[in-house]
Amino acid sequence: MSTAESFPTRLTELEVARLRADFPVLEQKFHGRPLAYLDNANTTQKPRAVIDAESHFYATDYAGVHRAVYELAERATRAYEAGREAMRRFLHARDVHEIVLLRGTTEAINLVASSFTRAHVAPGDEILITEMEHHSNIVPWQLACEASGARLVVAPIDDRGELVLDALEGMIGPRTRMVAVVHVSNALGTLNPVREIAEIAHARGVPVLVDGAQSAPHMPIDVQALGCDFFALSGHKMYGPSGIGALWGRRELLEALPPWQGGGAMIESVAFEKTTYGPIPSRFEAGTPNIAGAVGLAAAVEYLEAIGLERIASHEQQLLAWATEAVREIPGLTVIGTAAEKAGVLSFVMDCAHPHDVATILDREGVAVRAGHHCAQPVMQRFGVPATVRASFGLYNTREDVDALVAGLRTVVEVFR
Ligand code: 7TS
Repeated sequence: MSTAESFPTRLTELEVARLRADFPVLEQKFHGRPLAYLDNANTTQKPRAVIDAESHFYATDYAGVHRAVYELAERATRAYEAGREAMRRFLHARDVHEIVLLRGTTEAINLVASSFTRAHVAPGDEILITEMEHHSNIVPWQLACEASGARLVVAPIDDRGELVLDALEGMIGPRTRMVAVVHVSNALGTLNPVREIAEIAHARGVPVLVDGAQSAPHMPIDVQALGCDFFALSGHKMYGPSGIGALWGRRELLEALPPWQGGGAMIESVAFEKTTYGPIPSRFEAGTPNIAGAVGLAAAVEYLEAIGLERIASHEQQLLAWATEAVREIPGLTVIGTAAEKAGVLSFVMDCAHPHDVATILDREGVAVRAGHHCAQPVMQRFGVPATVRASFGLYNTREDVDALVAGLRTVVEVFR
């Protein structure tokens, strides 16, 4: 059993109780019980700071951005650009121009897959991904391969859900044009050694894209220290609004990418004979963006920074350790994903019941978890299961939430015995 000493920087119970009060949704009861919200890998709940920032922005500062000279529009533009700057700070990027504001991780990966492939990938080239990717780091590359004649190569994972690094290294060849890898697996919780992967790939001159959807909300991220070339994330998984996220890309690489969507705001000049494109990042932000979303995203970043990502990580490690230990007592329960380095995701199956039935019973006990393939069907195939139940932790989760989960699982065993 883990002790508090193992997690020296973690949040105290009192601090978590105070943080919980920031989240209005947690005041509700479901089926007569307090909500144990354990679906944070899907999306996170919103603190009042984020809700208020958006609504205040709409009430006082809202206008179109980048297009007008009147004061209100200038204010709106400043607020939108402050969202970009907050993202730069959050990711420890060098240059704010390296931050493209987009809908989220999916859109960020699609941008790179589409644009990078058009510019740099030829028939017979290869894109290397891993067996533990979310569909959003598989399908965009499949589409890109179809369009370019390239081949998708997949690095294997072992029975614990860890990437087989030697195999990945062996798969990087002279035709490899990109290594695209998830930082933390949403289905297994595995934390991948991204820095090592970047070193291996760079030694062969291959750039690395990191899907940071599940890492950014749960640990400090420094893209320069990670050494990757692209990093994608979603605001809604880090206590920010839905419909906003970011792509960070190394300046030289972003500058070498052609536009991927055409429209207003991404051009320098337009004529029927020839159109020229704007500089980064606006080149990749065609159309009216999610202006209020960027404002809410900045508020989420400030909220997380005030708590400290290291302390959040430590708190969630403690929750994971408690839960992992406690479910060992549940008969017929198998954890899927037992990597040595994990973030706060506990995926499992039970002998007695289908994952959907488990989740339905847990719901009646006020415990919200996700059951399904988690948009990672190849992971399910790898482990020979159709689906898993997944509990995933966030900063507001408590020992009581873990206890509610475990009590609910005991009910499942009784019901299906
Ligand atoms: N990559 C990973 C690793 C993810 O977990 C997700 C979403 C995405 C990409 C896509 O993010 P989006 O914000 O663009 O949709 N994962 C999940 C999940 O685990 N349950 O619901 C969504």
